[in-house]
Amino acid sequence: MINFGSLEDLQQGAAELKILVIGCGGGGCNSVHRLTSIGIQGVKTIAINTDKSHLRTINADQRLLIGSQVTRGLGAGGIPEVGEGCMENALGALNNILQDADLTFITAGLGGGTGTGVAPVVAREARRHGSLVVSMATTPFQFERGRRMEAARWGIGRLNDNSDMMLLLDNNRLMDMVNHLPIEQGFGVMDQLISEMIKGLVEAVTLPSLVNIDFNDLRTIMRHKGVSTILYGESTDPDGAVREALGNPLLEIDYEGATGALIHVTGGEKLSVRKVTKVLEGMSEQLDPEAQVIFGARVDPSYKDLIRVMAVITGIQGVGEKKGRRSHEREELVNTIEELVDGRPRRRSPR
Ligand SMILES: Nc1nc2c(ncn2[C@@H]2O[C@H](COP(=O)(O)OP(=O)(O)OP(=O)(O)O)[C@@H](O)[C@H]2O)c(=O)[nH]1
Ligand SMILES: [Mg+2]
Repeated sequence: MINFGSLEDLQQGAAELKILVIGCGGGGCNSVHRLTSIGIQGVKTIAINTDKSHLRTINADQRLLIGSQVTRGLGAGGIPEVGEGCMENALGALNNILQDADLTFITAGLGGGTGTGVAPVVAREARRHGSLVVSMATTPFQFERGRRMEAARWGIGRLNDNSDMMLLLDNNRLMDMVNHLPIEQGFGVMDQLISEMIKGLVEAVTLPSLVNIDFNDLRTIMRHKGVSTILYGESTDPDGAVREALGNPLLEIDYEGATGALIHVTGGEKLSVRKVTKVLEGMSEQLDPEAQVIFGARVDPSYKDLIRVMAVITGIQGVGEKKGRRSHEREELVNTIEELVDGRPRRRSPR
């Protein structure tokens, strides 16, 4: 699955793809805002919210206020059914946006009313338009508890059913990484990361590379059933980049034995075949020996000495046990994720 096309072929192919990034609800729109700020070529960014004053602050190619009759522009009040209803009532506007889309990224913070309710509808409609759908959703913080966890559980199954690939990013994990920061900045780090992942994936598919990953590779890797995650690491040496990527899984999952991976390496002009190979070997060691691995590599002079590895890992079979005690809500959330993996309902522990 290695494609050595001519530069012209690649550029032409990429130019024909219509790629959308759609943020749903407060958290999702903030990710889109961040992505627009860091700059990304070849995608159209869209922000959808029921909250008028928040939407006004968002920088995106297109902003869509929904449900203003119902919520008077004040948000869905943490009730996913309200968010869902608002989106169902605005299908005309949504369908105009989704026309001819090839690849649609959807971002949302699960746990509120708008993002949780809207994202599954957007995913469903995007697929109806024939688009490949990658959803990136955060799960609530432990301290948010109760109703937000319940809302998140409501959304996880629906979003997964309607997406070709769903990436769950655990806000708690992020907080472990940046716990010295105030919450707003912590969110900023999460949004930055989501933006980098989308940008990384889009560029891996659209920009001419040493070893190109194309749109069909993305399609192929997404056929793997089970839970997916993205690993992401940067360093000036290959081992460091691998260590950082493997050390920072954003979900409590055990990716050993995963059946598919799309691994992309970017580096400065000194990026050698040896370095790329080292990264690929380091990453692949963690996977099932039979795993389908698709890889790509790109030189970007602005990286100078930096090597960045980004891996989409699919077909993950188990949700790893986290050390220490988990709250009841987190237990429920992990159960939901496990159910998604093997399709069998879990027994709920009594409260
Ligand atoms: N990454 C990120 N996550 C956020 C941000 N704000 C909130 N979240 C997370 O997203 C979840 C949902 O919050 P919001 O996105 O504000 O909710 P909403 O979708 O706007 O829903 P309503 O306000 O009820 O209409 C929260 O429980 C947080 O875990 C943000 O700025 N960035
Ligand atoms: Mg909101």
